[in-house]
Amino acid sequence: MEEEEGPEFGKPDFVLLDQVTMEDFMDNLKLRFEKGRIYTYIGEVVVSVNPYRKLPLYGPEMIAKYQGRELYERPPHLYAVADAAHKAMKRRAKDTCIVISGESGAGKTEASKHIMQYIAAITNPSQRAEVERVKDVLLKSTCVLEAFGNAHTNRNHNSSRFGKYMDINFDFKGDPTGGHIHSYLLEKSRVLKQHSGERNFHSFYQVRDEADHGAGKGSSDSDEANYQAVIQAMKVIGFSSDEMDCVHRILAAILHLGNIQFVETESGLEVAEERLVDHVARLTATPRDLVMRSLLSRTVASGGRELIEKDHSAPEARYARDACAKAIYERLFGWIVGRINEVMEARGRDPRRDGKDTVIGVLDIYGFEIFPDNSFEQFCINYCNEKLQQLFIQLILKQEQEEYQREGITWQNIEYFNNSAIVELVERPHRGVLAILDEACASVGTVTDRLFLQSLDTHHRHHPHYTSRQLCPTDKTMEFGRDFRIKHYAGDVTVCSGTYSTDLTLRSMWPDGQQDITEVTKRPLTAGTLFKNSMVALVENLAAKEPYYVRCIKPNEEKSPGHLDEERCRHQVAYLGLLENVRVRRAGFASRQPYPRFLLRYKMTCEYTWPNHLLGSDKSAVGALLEQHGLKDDVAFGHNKLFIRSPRTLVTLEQSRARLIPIIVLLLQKAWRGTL
Ligand code: AOV
Ligand code: MG
Repeated sequence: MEEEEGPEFGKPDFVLLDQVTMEDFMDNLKLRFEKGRIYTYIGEVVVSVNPYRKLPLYGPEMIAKYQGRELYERPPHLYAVADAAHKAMKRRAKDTCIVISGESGAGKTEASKHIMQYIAAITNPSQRAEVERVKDVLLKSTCVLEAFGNAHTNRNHNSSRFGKYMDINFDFKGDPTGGHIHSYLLEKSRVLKQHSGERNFHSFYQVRDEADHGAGKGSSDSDEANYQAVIQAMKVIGFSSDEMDCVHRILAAILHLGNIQFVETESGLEVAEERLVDHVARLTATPRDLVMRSLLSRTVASGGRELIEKDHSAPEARYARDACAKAIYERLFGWIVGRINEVMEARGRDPRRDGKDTVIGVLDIYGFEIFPDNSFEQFCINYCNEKLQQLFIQLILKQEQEEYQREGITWQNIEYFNNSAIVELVERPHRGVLAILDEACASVGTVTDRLFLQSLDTHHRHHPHYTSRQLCPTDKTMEFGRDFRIKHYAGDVTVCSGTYSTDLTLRSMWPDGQQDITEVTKRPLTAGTLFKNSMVALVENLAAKEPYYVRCIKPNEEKSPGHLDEERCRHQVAYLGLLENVRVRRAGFASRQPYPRFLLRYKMTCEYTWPNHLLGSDKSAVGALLEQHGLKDDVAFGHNKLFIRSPRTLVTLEQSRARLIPIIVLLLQKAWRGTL
């Protein structure tokens, strides 16, 4: 490690702690944090603590320090992990992914941006125009998606209200040639209502301020500056001015739509201020009549194939209005993501690789969150975090130990908290919360929240991670017949089922897409099931790649710079399973490689193995090589793979290889010229 990482900064890797206790872990975390060292490793996992202040850790000079270096050569940094993922992809043509997790406000989105900036900075040295274009779009897309998908919440002033997984495609040179963004369940209810102290999506304030600005009212808010940045970014991506104009009209239409009120008169239901309907009709280029009709009535299938128009009651009309506003915003967001994807679609793939590029995936989702009242959306967000925690457990704690056993390495098992019971509670077929919700959706109108809750109570009465007021009558923090509570790995969350029924009604009133009558009468997939399916697919996708992890910690609730609330941090260290991570890592091995692959890379460093060995098996050849380097004590020999305990060993081998390469190249050149 460089002098930049002296002992006064604590241990750069938690694996180096004298003892693995919570106290030791916290002491090290705190010491480093106080010295501005917000990143610390656990092996290849980066633990990051949000500093809530600008630190001189980023930018071109820093990037240059990390480029092409091995993970342990420099102080821990996101750049090092981004470089490792890029190297793995380039050297071994492995698809990799960087999974960033942590609760709301812990610094995931900021981390993902630093990673993207690093990747953009180190690629395309020859400045190929097409690659430059792709990089521009990759970087600018973040700004646009944040404007439309982020909002000020009580936990984070720039909170992601959608999940984002971005694939970056690379050609054989390791340069980005395209990308694809998957977005997950936008928290669209925010369009209509926000908790006190929270705001709508940034985009709404940006157009409003722009309108004020145009009207000479002058707006001083930072939204104004951001608005200019968003417009600029949209231009770079390739949105036409017509398209941008349309986006702004839609935003304005949603604002007007949200203001429409209904009055019941003798002749039926009417809109209070017809002027607002005019605005909506004009802004969305829809006939006024049609807007009016869709606000006041709905089309239903009656009996066979006949369609009839049925008038709304006032509450139904309000639901319909809200559903419409939310649906339009969701479609708008989806369309923006789709447009960015079109522009980033990998072009000019390398034919030598059968059109198959290598990929680095970057996952930045909405973090675990608890609000005073939690709706269906919080339920989904927290389930998503639960799935990712499960993946972490699978890949880092479980598979690791299983592999040692499989390879016949002596191993003392390490206990960890397995959250699969919670995941099961949510997603299990037939009796999981989502399945029961599906049932309730299928019989909308007859099943009330109370019945939905009763069904949950019946199925999960004894589940250690489930409770409700009915099951725990003394707990006044829940309401009878309305709330249930899930004990998540990161904390208890009380979910208000009242928010579900709204969604059920909405769904039945506004079936998705261009459905014809037969499709209307069939059951549409519920939002919950769609989300579950997308999570299962996401986890499968990540599990198929070589994963790198960034585990973000939120130091305090007040967003205050430099302050570390020990209690809050201890809680996060515990639920993220970081101590177990250190234990597995410490008892285990930093790296493992099949014998043939190891030899292929390092055989030149040993006289017994270069150019070919005569030692019977690859395993014994690897033994001879390590013996010669004096590194044998640091490894264990599995049945098929070599296990290397400390990363130093790999660094030593890499250095020795790097020293030899120029000599070998020279010898080969001489041989070729016949001068040898
Ligand atoms: P999140 O993505 O984890 O929350 P963010 O990445 O948005 O959290 O971080 C929240 C805020 O913390 C940022 O807006 C910055 O002000 C500050 N911050 C985070 N990381 C850094 C850093 N490395 N240096 C300086 N300031 C930082 V959520 O999206 O809510 O789950 O859904
Ligand atoms: Mg975020």
